[in-house]
Amino acid sequence: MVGRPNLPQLDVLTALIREALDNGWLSNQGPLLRRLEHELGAVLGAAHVIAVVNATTAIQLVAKACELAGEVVVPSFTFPATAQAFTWIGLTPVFADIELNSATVTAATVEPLITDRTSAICAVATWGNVGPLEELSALASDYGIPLILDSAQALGVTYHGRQVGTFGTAEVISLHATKIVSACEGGLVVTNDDAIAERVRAMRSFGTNPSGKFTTVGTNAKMHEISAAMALAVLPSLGPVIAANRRKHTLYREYLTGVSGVVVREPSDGTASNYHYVVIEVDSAVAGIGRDELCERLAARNIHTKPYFAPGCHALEPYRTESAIHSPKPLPNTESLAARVLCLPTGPAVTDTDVASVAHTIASIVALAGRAA
Ligand code: T4K
Repeated sequence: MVGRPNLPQLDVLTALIREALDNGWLSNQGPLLRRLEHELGAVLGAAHVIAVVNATTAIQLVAKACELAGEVVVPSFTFPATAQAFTWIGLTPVFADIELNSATVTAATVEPLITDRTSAICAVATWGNVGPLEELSALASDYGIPLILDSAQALGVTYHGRQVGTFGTAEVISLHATKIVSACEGGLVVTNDDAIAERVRAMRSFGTNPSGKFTTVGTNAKMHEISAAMALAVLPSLGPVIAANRRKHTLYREYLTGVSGVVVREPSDGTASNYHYVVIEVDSAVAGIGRDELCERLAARNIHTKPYFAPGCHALEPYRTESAIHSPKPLPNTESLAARVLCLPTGPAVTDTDVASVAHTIASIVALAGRAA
C-alpha cells in the first residue's frame, strides 16, 4: 500500500513521550519541539526551521508572512492542498503547466502568467523532484516577488548537493503520517530569511513575540509535544530509509523493464531523491490497459496504489468552473501526465519480496491485457 507510515522504534518513542509527560509541558514551543527544530536545522543546513501543525497551514503562514495579495502562480499538477492553502486565505491560484522530466513548473511555464496581480510563485517539488530552481529564482527576483517552495514530499532530497529546505524565500515540508518522517500530522516552514522566520513564529502562536506579547494577528498552528516526539523518534531513520527506498526503486525498474507501456520514472536532473514515491507511467496505447484500470485491477489483488496527482487541480472544483481565472493558458503536459502516472507501494513497510510480487502482478495484468487486445 502506498503511504504506509515509517514507524519509529516503540521504546524510543515511549521514552520521548515519557519525557514530555515528566516535563509537564505538552505544547506552546516545548522542549521536544525546540529539539526537533534544532535537529532538523542541522539536517537541512537552514537558519530557521519552524515546526507547525501541517504543511497546508505552513503554506498559509508563509503567504501571510510575505503579505501576499491577489494571485499566486502554482502548478495544477500537485496535491490539491497547494492550491487550496492559498484559496482558503483569499488568494487566487493561477495554474502553470509543468515540464515532463521533473513534473515541475519552469520559468517558461510561469512567466506568461505573471501580471501586476501576481504576488508570488509557488513551485512544488513533485514526488521529491526539484525543478529548475535557478531560473525560477531569477524570474521571481526579476519581478520582485517571493519564490515559495512546496517541498511537502521532499525531506531528505538534495539538489546539486544542497538540501531541500534552503531554496527560495521559504520552503514548506510535510511531516504527515504518509511522509518519509512523520509527526502523525505536522509541517515545517524552513527559511534563511530572519524577518520571514520571525513573522511565521509569531503567527503560529496567536501573533505573539518571543516575550509573549501580542504583536500581530496570528493563528494557532503550534505543533504539540507528542507530535514532536514522534518526529524525533522517526528522524534517525531518514538516511537508512532513503537507502532502502532507493534499492526498492532500482528493483522496480529492473523487474518492470520490458513490460510493454510501463516505465518507472527516474528522479529529475540534479535531484538526489528520497525515493519516497515510486512512480510509473502507463502508456495505454502500448500497454493495452489504461492507468485507472491497472489501478483497479491491482486493488482487486489487494495492492493499493495512488494516481498522484490526478486529476490536476484545474480539473477540480472550484477551479474547473472558474477556469478562465485559474487556468487561462492550456496545460497539455499536466493533462497528459495526470492521465498516466501511478505511485506504487514502497517504504519501510514494503519488503523486497513485496516489490517483486507487485511488479510481477503488474507484468501479468499487462500481458493479459495485451493478449485480450
Ligand atoms: N503539498 C503537497 C505537494 C502535498 O503532497 C501535501 C500532502 C501537502 C502540500 C499538504 O501537506 P499536509 O498538510 O498533509 O502536511 C496523502 C496525505 O494525507 C497528504 O499529506 C499528502 N500530501 C498526499 C500526497 O497523500 P491522501 O488523500 O492520498 O491520503 P490517503 O488517506 O488516501 O492515504 C494515502 C495512503 O496512505 C493510503 O494508501 C493509506 C495509507 N495510509 C494513510 C495514513 C494516513 C496509511 O497506511 N497509514 C496512515 O496513517 O493524502
